[in-house]
Amino acid sequence: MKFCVTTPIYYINGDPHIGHAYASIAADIIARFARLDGLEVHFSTGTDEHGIKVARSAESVDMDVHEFSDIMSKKFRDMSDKINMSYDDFIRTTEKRHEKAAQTLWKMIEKDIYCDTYAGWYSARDEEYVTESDIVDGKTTNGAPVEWMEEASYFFRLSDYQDKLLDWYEKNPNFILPTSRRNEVISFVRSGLKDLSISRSKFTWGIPIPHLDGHVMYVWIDALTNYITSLGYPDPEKADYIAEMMKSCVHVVGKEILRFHAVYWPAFLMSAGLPLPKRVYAHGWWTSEGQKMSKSVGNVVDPHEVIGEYGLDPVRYFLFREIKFGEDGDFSRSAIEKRISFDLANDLGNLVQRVLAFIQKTDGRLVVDYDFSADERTLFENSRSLVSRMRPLMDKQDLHASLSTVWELIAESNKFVNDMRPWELVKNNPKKLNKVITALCESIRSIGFGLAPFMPDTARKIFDFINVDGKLFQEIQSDFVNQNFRAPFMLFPKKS
Ligand code: ME8
Repeated sequence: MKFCVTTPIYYINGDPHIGHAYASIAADIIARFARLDGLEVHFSTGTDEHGIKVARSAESVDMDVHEFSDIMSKKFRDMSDKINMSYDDFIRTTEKRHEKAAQTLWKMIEKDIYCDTYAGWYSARDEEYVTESDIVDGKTTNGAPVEWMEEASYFFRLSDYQDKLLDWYEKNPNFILPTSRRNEVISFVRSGLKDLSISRSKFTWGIPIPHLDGHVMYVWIDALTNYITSLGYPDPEKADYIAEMMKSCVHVVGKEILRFHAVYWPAFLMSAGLPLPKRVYAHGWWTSEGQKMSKSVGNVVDPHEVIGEYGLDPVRYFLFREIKFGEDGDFSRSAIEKRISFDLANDLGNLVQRVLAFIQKTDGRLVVDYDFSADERTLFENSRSLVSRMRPLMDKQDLHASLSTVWELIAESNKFVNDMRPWELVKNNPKKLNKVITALCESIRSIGFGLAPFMPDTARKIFDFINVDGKLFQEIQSDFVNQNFRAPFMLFPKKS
């Protein structure tokens, strides 16, 4: 079965920060879970390089825009690698393959395009047309400055798609998640859709429009097309693959760009006769130490810096444990430090350490005994069923609840150790000890798998301790055999 997941492609006007890393890690968790479940995954990310905003940023540092784009796009690729993203494709909108895809899509929707003049307000920061009613004190509701724009432009008949979109949302109730966001989109569409200006004529940093000299594409139609460029559009030989991937595709986006993905993008796809994605998931925004991240406040969280300080997996863990996926959160040092010492070092680290170090004390050998009594059976069954409890949550991208399910098994396993007191069993009931340790190895293996999408390096360490391959969830269903284990090391050493 095929599965596709995407991140937004990021504007390259500034350096990547923790908000970009967050969206990318979210999509990575979703991609990794699907791969462990045996699906054929296409996971794409990349950079959105055209538009006024990027052109002006290059200008402000006196650089050629191509050269500027190469340098800035590389910073996003470096961030992607730094956060251990398992992407299959890093797409840049300045690539030839993308120009071809965007121009082909334009041709496919040409029947819905007409020429007129755009006269109205525009926010370069959000690369967005703004209506008069959304402007307060010369700024958009997002606080972005606006400028007056008047130019010849091609328009897409978005107004023709109002009913079709409403019908789609009704027939596909999980197309937009979380549900609260879905309701916002539906009321926006119900309130009436205006035709959308999709070309620029007073400006050149964009994809040229075939046969329409002097016009480049509006940066959003260009950017949204990246999702199908990455799948191989418009190669006719890839048509079936693209269709199948699109139907299973989850677009992870920030809440501020939901409208582009849940209204404009499906309308373009409908017009082009292409399949719509399965879902658009809108996540929330991070502030830093209680304030909006901004260069002038000096509180922008640099992923390289926090990963250097706390380690990658603790940062990945924190971002998805601290807040519900979909809601806003605050990145603070005290909060991440608390999570590291309680959840990671105490709960997870101690469990793995105390069980595996104990096995070392008893010859380093696991002697399996699956002839469980009720005590061990409960832990065993809860371990084997962990992934099937996570799966329905992951199907709705409820990353937070899914991760909490892993922590419930960690808590249950720690309680099991305390109740069973293996250090006493070693002296007075070795038969029972083997059952207790077998059940605990089962739980540690399942915990490793539950963690693997979220904290891949930590999961790998756990798998190596207990000789587990760790490539597919399926492995959880096999019995352990008698074997020697290597001595474990601390997963989350306390900082001195
Ligand atoms: O909008 N908290 O690019 P962009 C959480 N190029 N997430 C954040 C965040 C924060 N403080 N700041 C940014 C664009 N993000 C377009 C997208 S897609 C076809 C084109 C994340 O560089 C969030 O996912 O402004 C947001 O949607 C994305 O970065 C936008 O990045």
